[in-house]
Amino acid sequence: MDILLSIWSWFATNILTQPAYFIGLIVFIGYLLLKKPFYEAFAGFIKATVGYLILSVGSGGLVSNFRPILVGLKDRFNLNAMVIDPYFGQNAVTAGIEETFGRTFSQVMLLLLIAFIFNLILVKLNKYTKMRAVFTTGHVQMQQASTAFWLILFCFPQLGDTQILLIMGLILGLYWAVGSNLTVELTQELTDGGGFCVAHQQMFGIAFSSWLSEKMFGHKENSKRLEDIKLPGFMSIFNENMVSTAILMTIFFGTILVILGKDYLVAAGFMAESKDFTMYIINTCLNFAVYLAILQLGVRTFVTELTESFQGISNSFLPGAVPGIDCAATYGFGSPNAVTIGFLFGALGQFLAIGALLLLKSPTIVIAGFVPVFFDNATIAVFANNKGGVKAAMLFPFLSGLIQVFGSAIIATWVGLAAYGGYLGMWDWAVVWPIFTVLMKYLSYAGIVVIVVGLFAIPQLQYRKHKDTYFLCTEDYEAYKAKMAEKASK
Ligand code: ASC
Repeated sequence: MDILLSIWSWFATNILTQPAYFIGLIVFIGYLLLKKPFYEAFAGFIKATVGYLILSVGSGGLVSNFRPILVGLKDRFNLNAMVIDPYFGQNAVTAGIEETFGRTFSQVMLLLLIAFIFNLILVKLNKYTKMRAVFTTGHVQMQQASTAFWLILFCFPQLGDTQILLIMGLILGLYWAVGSNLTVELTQELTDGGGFCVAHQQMFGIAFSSWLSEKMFGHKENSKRLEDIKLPGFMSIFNENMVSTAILMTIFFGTILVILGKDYLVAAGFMAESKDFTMYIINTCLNFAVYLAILQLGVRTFVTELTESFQGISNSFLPGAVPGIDCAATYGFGSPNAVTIGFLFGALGQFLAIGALLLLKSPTIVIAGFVPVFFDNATIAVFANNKGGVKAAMLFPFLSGLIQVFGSAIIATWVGLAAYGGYLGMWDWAVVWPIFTVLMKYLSYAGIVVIVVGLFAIPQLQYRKHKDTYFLCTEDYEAYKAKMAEKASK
C-alpha cells in the first residue's frame, strides 16, 4: 500500500499537476493506441510537452511581469486590500487554515486522485452522464482544491478530514467534469474542430457569456466580429495584433507605471536606479506582446498533436471524450485582438468596481489581480466575439470585471479569507462557488444534494436540446458542421 501511495504521489506531483507532461503523456499513449510506431509516439510526446512548456513560458512570463505592477498599487498607496488572484488565494488559504479551522490541507494529492478517477468514470459512463470532458489542467486544480477546502470547511467545520475530502471529491470532481463539458461545442466551433475544450476557472463564465452573446448580438446584421473589422488610415496599424497589443498595453501599463513612479519602482526592486525611466516603461510594456506571441506559438505547437492523438484514447477508452486544457490554448484561435480587448474591458470593469468599493467604504478593498483580469476576460472575449462580435467582446469582459471584484469581495469577506490577503477571484469562483457556499451554509447537507443534483442535470439539459449533434460534435466534427449547416438553412 505504501509503495502504491508513493508511486501515486510521485505521479501526482510530477505529472498530473504539471499539465505539460500530462498532456505529453496523453499524446504518447494516444499515438500508441492509434498503432503508430513508437518513435512517432515519442516525437508526439516531445512536441506536445515542449509546446505546452512554451505556452507556459508565455503565460508565466505575463503573470510574473505584470502581476507585481498591479499589486504595486496596493503597496504604493498603503491600501489594506485583498488581491484577487489564484496564487494569492492559495497563499491566503495556507496562511489562515490552521488559525481559522485548526487544520492543515495535507491531502490535496489524495483529493486529486479521487476527483480525477471520478471524472474518468463520469466520462466513461457518458451514455448516462452525458459528460464528455476530462479535466487535465492540474496546476489550476490544486488552486481550486485549496479554496474549495476552505469554503467547505466554512460550511461544515465539525466534519472530520475524511468526510470533507469525500464531499470535496464529489463536488469538485463534478464541477470539473460539468464545467469543461459546458465549453465543448463552443470550443469546437471556435477552433474548427480542435478536439479539446476548456478546463480552467471560468468555464461557467464562458458558457454564460457565449449564450448571452448569441442571444443579444448573434443574429444581428451589424454584429461584426473583430476579425472582420478593418480600420482605415493610420488606425490600420491596429489591425495587426502585435502592434495593437504593444500600443494598448503600453498605454495601460505605462500609465500605471507612471502612477507608481520611479522612486517606488526602484525601492521595490523593479528597476535599477541607473536605468532610464521612459525606456524601462517601453521595454516592460512591449514585453506583453512578446509573451503573448510566445504563448500563441506554444498553442500552435501542441494543439495539432493533441487533436490527432486523442483519437486513440477516445476510440479505445473514452468514446465521445475530449481533453479539457488551459484557457490560454484558445488564444491561438478566433481574433487575436479579442485577447487584448477582453483584457482592457475587463480591467475597466474591475477598476470601476474597485472605485465603487472605495466610495462605499467597503470593509474589504480589492486589488485587481493579473490572472483574473487577463486570463478570464481575454478568454471570455475570444468566445463572446465568436458568438456575438465586437460588442459582445467588449460587454462581457466588462461585466466579468465587475463580477470578479464584487463577487470576490462578498464571498471572501463572508468566509474570512479576505483577512489573509487573497482570494482566487476567477469568474466561476466569484459566481458559481459563492452560490454553492450559500447553499451548503444555509441548507447544510440538503445543500450538497441540491448542488450535486444541479450539476448532474446540466449535461442532461444540454443533451436534450441537441440530441442529434451532442456526441457528433466530439466524434466527427465535419459531420457535425454539415448537420449544423443543414439545420441553419432550414
Ligand atoms: C491560472 C493560473 C495560471 C494561469 C494560466 C493561464 O488560473 O493559475 O497560471 O491561469 O493557467 O494560462
